[in-house]
Amino acid sequence: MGIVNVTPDSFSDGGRWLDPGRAVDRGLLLAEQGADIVDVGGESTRPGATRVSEEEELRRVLPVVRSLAGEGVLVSIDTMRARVAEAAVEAGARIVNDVSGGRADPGMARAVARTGVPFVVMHWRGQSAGMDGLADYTDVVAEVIGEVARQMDAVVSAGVDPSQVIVDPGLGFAKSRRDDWALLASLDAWSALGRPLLVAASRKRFLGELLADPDTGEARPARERDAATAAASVLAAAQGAWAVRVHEVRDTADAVRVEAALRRRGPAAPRPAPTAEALTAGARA
Ligand code: PMM
Repeated sequence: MGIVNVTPDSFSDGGRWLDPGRAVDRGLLLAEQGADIVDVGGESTRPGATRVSEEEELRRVLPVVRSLAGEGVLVSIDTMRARVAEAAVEAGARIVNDVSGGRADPGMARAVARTGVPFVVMHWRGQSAGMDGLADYTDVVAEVIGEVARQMDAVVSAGVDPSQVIVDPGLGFAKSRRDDWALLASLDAWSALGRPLLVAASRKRFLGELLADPDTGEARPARERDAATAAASVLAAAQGAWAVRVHEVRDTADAVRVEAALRRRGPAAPRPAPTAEALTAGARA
């Protein structure tokens, strides 16, 4: 899954793809480089971020979703708002990726149920502005999986079919660096939920701090974390992740192909362009 943030303020690529034409070109490039899915978002969720209005979010994402879907790209819409999710699906999006897992907008689960498209339910404890204060766990792996199971129950009660759900540990969201490492080390435990697992380590703070300058202690800048991202993505794939969400696709796509070839003891046959339904039908991409 390649990322197109149509935002001025995302933590690692803020402002680069705010212009709709550039965002579409970026999405097409990511698809060409091996992304099966292009995730389009119009609201930054970096720690401390404040929210944009619904109108602004719609204005940013809809033309990009429409153009990419029109070019045959499988688009997911990264939004916490039901109205944005519905409008994006109408414009051609085939997956709804909600970092709040249905918790930020009480209408989201019903909206996704109406559309029938796959739904990413990410672990979430609160809005970005205050989430760093919510990273309080005694057993982070068990608690995060348990909370996602409850989020799943809530969206299923609102009408989402369990087969629509994709789960995500939400690395960096109400998590300390230690929590992120503990989660990345224990992804195989997520098979207990019986749903495809999406993992988004790309350029996140725990990688920046790992790669900090030894003299100054300053975290490695976000755009210089892509090799670490590819490594984290391979480790996620090796533990059964269904998809990994990244800013730079080519190197990670190559790296996860190596992991898949190792698992199969050889390269896989070339496969046709995937559909959202086919992608979520199996546990692995
Ligand atoms: N992280 C970000 C945004 N969207 N979606 C999912 N499913 N999982 C994530 O961890 C996630 C996400 C953080 O911002 P970015 O777009 O700059 O990576």
